[in-house]
Amino acid sequence: MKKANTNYPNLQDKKQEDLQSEKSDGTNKFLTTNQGVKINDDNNLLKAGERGPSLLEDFIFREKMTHFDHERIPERIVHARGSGAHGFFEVTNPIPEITKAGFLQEAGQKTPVFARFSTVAGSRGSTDLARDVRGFSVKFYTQEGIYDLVGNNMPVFFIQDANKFPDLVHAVKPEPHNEIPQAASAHDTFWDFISLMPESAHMIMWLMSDRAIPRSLRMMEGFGVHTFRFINAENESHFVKLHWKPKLGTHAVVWDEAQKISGKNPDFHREDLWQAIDMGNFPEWELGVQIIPEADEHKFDFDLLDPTKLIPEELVPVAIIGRMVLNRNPDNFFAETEQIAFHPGHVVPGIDFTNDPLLQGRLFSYTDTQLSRLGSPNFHEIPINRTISPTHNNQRDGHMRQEINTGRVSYYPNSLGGGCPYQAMIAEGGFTSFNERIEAHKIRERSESFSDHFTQARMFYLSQTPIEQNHIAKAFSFELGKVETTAIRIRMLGIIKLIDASLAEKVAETLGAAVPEYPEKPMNQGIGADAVPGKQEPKEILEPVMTSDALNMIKNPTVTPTIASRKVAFVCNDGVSEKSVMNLKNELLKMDAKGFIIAPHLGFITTDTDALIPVDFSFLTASSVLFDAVFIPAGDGINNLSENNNVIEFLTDAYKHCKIIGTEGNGTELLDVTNFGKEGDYDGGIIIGDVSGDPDFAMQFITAMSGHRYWDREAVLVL
Ligand code: HDE
Repeated sequence: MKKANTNYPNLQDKKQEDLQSEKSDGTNKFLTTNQGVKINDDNNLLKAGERGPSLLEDFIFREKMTHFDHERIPERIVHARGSGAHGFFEVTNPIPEITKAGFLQEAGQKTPVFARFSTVAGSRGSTDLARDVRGFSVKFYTQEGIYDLVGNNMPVFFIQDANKFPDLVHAVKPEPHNEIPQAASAHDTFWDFISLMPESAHMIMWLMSDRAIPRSLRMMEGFGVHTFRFINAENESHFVKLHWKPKLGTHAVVWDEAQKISGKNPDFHREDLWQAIDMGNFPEWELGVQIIPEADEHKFDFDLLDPTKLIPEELVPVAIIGRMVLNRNPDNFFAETEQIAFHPGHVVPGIDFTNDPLLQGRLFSYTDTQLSRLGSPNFHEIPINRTISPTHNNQRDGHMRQEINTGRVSYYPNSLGGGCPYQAMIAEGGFTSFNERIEAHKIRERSESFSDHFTQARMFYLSQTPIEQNHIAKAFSFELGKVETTAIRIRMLGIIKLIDASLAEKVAETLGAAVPEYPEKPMNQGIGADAVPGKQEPKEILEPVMTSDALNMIKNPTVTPTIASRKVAFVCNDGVSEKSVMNLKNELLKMDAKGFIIAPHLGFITTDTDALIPVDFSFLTASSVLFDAVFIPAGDGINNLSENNNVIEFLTDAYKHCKIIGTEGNGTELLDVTNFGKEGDYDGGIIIGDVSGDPDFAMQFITAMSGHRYWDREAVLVL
């Protein structure tokens, strides 16, 4: 197979160089108006006399206030709350035989990127920890133009057809009469809609799972969701599903913790991303592809065009082709994270669409929404959206046009401009759409091949460990428990029953309701590929996958366990053992994790050796939900903490959220007050060391932490 004919410049710094010319810094500069006039007094209006009325001619005030009055733009209609960062994408295993995309041709090639992560339902100022899907958008500034991979942290979607999207969003957003609740799906209109849309069954299982409450934006997978096409230099097409796999593994918090974090620090994810990059712990993901030859299109027991289905990795493995590293925080949130405009229709030669009816609708929506959000068809000129490849065309004018197009020609074809700018042939990098043959009737109908809504919903549920299944049951119980209309709850129980009867029973019990008898048989048609009209006869249909470990967060640690960038709370008081604190702190640092001193007061604590250790947070300003693990050092003052209710709550939450708790020496006395073990019989998530220098303690603590949580504890917790 021929290699695509491109050259591969090193683009890694190209976008930063491009942005540099737009940056402005007032250090050591005069204050000026927007017209460049130096300002002499920025504190007072221009008035007729010291106590007199203000004067209309005060252009300095008028300019300042007018700009302020207009400094908000509409927030995104969905995905309003987001956080972003700059970085690069590096090819590790090129696939030129599958795609001719210039930025994917050679190992080591680097392309600048900007990634934005978001929640979906909440407003711009809402909590990071809502139970919600997370957006996972990446803008690649390639040499052939912008490529946007606008994905989510879940591989499937609620609906199959774009026409239902406004309904879905209206249902999940705060209810229109009273704008309640904010950033939450636990309300009547959402579940009303879902209970009437069985195609959402699979996505609902993901939304009720721990995937919807990530520990960190750095610890989520990303998915392109739709099946796309990769096109090679010979114009051959392969279907492709895109996956981002986080280097740190995929981890979640628990729901009780998520709700508490929302109160203690609603910017938890945003801050975590910012701090990690600031401290040099650059988040990293591998980009993987599932490649399906055209000939295999109908080999599956579902339709590749149906966005409520995933391709189990057992059927088509994920091949890693590159990695993304985020290594630079934005300079200005509004200019970069807020003004960035993604669009699944921003593709480059070598990448193309399929007929997925959800994707097709998205191709219309994203430009359209930018017109009202960013206010002009010139939004591509905003620095963060600007391509690093040259642009020349005959589009002109419009609000806020930046480019100064010279010459008299703004049409094509032309002779006055020498026929320029001219069209590119395919060999010159001109984009052509894949020449898919289509022979069809115009029809407004759902394909039969989209009608199995339950097989994969059940596969997802059966792929979870009992702990995760229990979390799903509890999430349903919480969400439906907040629904006020009984008929909606019952209708949902009917849907859950079609996924798994025992799950429906569990949820029904907490709702004090009975699982309805109807519908009598699952709506699962188990359709084969022969339901697809006009397709070729398949040779075989691959055996459906019943369970898939790749769908499971606990059982499927695809990465080497690590505690890099994790935070440990040191529960301290004056009189604490310096040795106990410093030993573990130093060992954590070696593993790129960090210990934080929490004490009854800010300032410094005095250790048993009269050393002063700076306090990071007091028990008033910190809470264990903001940390990954807790350590209680030995020392005199520790026992006094047993009378501090904030300390007891701190430890109780850590225990309840299955966090690793370590202690040394007399620290166990504090544990006993909190009643975590009967007569010292602690569970495996409580690590006890000996302050006199037990060499294994730190390693035991670190190893336990690298498992994220001690989930077995949940079996004994009555919640
Ligand atoms: Fe979006 N979506 N979406 N979406 N979407 C938007 O575009 C839309 C869908 C996704 O960080 C909007 O600029 C329709 C699937 C992300 O700026 C809007 C349909 C997936 C983001 C829009 C979908 C996504 C958006 C709102 C169904 C995962 C945030 C603001 C036909 C594959 C991008 C904006 C960012 C944003 C429309 C479904 C992901 C209104 C019509 C499926 C990550 O254009």
